[in-house]
Amino acid sequence: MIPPDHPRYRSLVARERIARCAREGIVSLEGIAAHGRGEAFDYLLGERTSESALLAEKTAAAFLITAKNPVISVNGNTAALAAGLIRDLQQASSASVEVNLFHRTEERMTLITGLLEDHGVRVLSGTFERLLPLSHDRAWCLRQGIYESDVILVPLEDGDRCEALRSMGKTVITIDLNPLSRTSRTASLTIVDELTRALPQITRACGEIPGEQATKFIRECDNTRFLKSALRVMEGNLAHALD
Ligand code: PTJ
Repeated sequence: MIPPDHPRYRSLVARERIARCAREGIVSLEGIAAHGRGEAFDYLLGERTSESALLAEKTAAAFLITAKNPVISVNGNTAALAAGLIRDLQQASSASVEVNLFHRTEERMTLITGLLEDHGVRVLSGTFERLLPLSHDRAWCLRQGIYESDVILVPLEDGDRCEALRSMGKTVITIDLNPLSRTSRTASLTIVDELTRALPQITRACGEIPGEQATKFIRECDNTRFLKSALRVMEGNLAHALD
């Protein structure tokens, strides 16, 4: 039991959830390493949503609410940390939710779908086909879901699939604490923020942004600028770390 007054309560609760979900087979063992990398970058960010991340979150909402077929792609870490937040975003954006895994097994697909459904997420089902131009198992997806999406939110993504989705002409939005990752640099829009801080902001913005403002956010979206801003926040925090 982690005491709520522990100075690192939030982080410890997230770790505990990742560890429990790894024992249950929802999170892959590699997912534990990915979580640790995220934690390290979040330290550098100051574990806060920066102004530029907030703008990226509003821009993500603008893309989602104006899309024809928006899809949220969920992996093991995202389901473990944010199943309820995915439900909220699905309700606010009307996006479809599809499970897509790097370390894909039928057992994990079933466990993750079950976890999401227990939290009220409507998970797309159907016949999975190898439709993405990738040699690994992330190529498996649903024709009416990821394959036909125009805007796709892929939190905690790997660079290969991000590149493949871009090559198919899709708008790819990622949430990644590492502004230097291949995913961050390849995506149409990268939100450099922690998953459980970012999702509620996107959900809120979905309900608040009027149509004409959405177009402005989309027109002004500049991924490199978002990444540079995140790096500047980290540089600033490092420069003053021991003041
Ligand atoms: O469940 P699976 O089989 O689909 O596997 C999922 C993982 C996450 C293991 C897989 O997609 C993977 O290996 O991802 P990467 O390439 O390690 O990339 C994950 C990125 O997410 C890294 O750049 C981390 O810094 C970042 N990250 C980790 N935790 C968080 C995060 N970003 C935002 N919020 C987090 N909580």
